[in-house]
Amino acid sequence: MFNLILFGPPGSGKGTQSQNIVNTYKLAHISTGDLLRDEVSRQTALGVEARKYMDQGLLVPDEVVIGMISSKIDDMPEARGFIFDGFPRTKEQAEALDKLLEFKETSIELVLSLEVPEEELVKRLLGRGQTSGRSDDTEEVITKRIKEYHAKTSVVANHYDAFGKLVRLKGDGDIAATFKLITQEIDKYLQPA
Ligand code: B4P
Repeated sequence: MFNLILFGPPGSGKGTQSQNIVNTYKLAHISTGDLLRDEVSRQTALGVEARKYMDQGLLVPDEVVIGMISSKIDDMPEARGFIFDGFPRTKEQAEALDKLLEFKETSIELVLSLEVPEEELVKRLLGRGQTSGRSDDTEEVITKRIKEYHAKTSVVANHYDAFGKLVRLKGDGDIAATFKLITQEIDKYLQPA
């Protein structure tokens, strides 16, 4: 089993590149952003709670997100491996994921960090906001999301760097150029399916 984390700030291309990775390597995709937006649109109790945080550009509490991930992994016992997109976003989430995977006798193999300058992140997210209808793609909320990333999420890179699992990639090229850099790293572990 090959498990990968796609890491980076809001708008760095995690969701975009996850789709390319899924198509090429047939890994099971777990995006906490997509899972949370699905709960919000179905107006579940979890979704109503999560929305309060997402609309303000804040991270949803760890216990909510960790519970969601655990049941999602259990739903896909036959997976060739997982790509975690937008998770973990705090040190506590990283430690919980390590434990969950250890329990399943597997682990994270590789963490790819997409490095993109802040002005490019804002430009991309504002661009998406014009068509996405996402309440968190406004200028004010984007600024808060980036601040939240620096305050709580960027430390997750150090957690995996300490185990020699982190690879930083230039993420400000176009989608195809970035995907090429990604495949060069994944190919060291796994061939396209
Ligand atoms: P997410 O849904 O995870 O995603 P994201 O931060 O918006 O960005 P992503 O990096 O996936 O960008 P994308 O590819 O779409 O998070 C949303 C919210 O959910 C968070 O703020 C938080 O509240 C909550 N949440 C999620 N996970 C959580 C967790 N684990 N714990 C707590 N809370 C959590 O790209 C953005 C745009 O750029 C797109 O329009 C795309 O087309 C464009 N783009 C991508 N790559 C490009 C490239 N190379 N060149 C030009 N444009 C590009």
